[in-house]
Amino acid sequence: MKTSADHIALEDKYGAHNYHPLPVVLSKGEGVFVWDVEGKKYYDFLSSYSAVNQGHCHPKIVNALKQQADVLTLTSRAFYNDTLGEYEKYITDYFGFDKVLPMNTGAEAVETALKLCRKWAYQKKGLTPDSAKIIVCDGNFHGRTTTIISFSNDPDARKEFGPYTPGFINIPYNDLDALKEALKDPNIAGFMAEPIQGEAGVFVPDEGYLKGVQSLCKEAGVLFIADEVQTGIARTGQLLAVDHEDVKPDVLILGKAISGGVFPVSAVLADDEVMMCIKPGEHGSTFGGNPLANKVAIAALEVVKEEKLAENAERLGKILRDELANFDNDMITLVRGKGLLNAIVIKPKNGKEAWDVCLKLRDNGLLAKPTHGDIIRFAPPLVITEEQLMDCIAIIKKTILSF
Ligand code: IF1
Repeated sequence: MKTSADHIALEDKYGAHNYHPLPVVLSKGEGVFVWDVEGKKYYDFLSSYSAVNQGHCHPKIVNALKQQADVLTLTSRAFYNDTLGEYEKYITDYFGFDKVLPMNTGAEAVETALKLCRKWAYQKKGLTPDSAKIIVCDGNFHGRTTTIISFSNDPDARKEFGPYTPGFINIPYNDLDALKEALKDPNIAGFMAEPIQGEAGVFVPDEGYLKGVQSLCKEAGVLFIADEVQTGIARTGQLLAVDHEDVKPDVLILGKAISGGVFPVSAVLADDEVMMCIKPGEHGSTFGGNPLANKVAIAALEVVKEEKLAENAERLGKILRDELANFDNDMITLVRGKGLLNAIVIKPKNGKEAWDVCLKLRDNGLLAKPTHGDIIRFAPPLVITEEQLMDCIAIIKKTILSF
């Protein structure tokens, strides 16, 4: 049997080196737990970047995949299939929009939203060809395509990948004055933002920011595009992060947990006024709206409601932040987040940094990943129980105190 070291060596030799994973090789998952190839059990505190909100290998979702896999997997959109309409009705009812456009990955859904916004601007606002601009925020993360990295400020994500797609304006996040100023440009078609910035280190904007964004966009006659790929599907303690402020974006982008991490499924939702701007042949994807994805997504979204995952995230998130905020130590300098999307900021001690903390957490049975050198994301599957969470908090405290 191959050891962890063998698997790591294989990836190292044959895979592109576009990642720097924590050294742990996983071979099994169930609920909040994952196991490595040596059989050691861990709490998963990353949840595949919030894709497995429903827990690993949720039986209902896996069963939906298995059932459909025996019957029909892919038809392409050249023909109708008997699962797509059912899914489209289900998801539009679920989130309260007229229409959905199904894609596969988060980045594809973001691209779809950007194209849709531009189409809408030319058709409904009458902008002159190729003049549309979309406002985005500093510190954003929306995916890895050439267009999306064109408006990233992360040098690793963008350098030497130019030339870049024009038509984007960056403003500071959580700054309504900056948005108001940028919206004075008559060629603005829309504003796209994450309701909580994920890659930036779980940066939660001030209360009232999203409400302000909504009204400024409405006033200026531009679309507010919410990227809820990471914050959506109950992660932050509401079904959507915009729900905390009772805001309805004009365009909603979803991915990750829409399938419970079982299959790549993403979606763009909008009302007819916007979505009907795209006509046959103007956008699509071979796999978007495939029968496996449709069945899996319905099951995954049902689980969110049936198991009250938003409520659980809201309640347990508070406990997690309270416990860590009241924990007397000199390494955790900040705890922030909403629901079960949280991060701590680590002050290095004796030369030991966030990476070393994550290695020690791993040894103590909890998996988390550092970002930007000093931030550790704490985002367990939303099916975690209070008892399990308290166990995790004990592991975190014990680990920090060991430095
Ligand atoms: C990687 C971060 C998380 C996203 C938002 C779109 C996408 C993502 C708000 C694109 C993807 C990922 C991808 C993952 C790391 C990651 C991430 F650290 F970069 F910020 F989740 F926290 N919009 N987020 O967060 O979705 O095309 O990947 O399906 O390894 O790049 P995708």
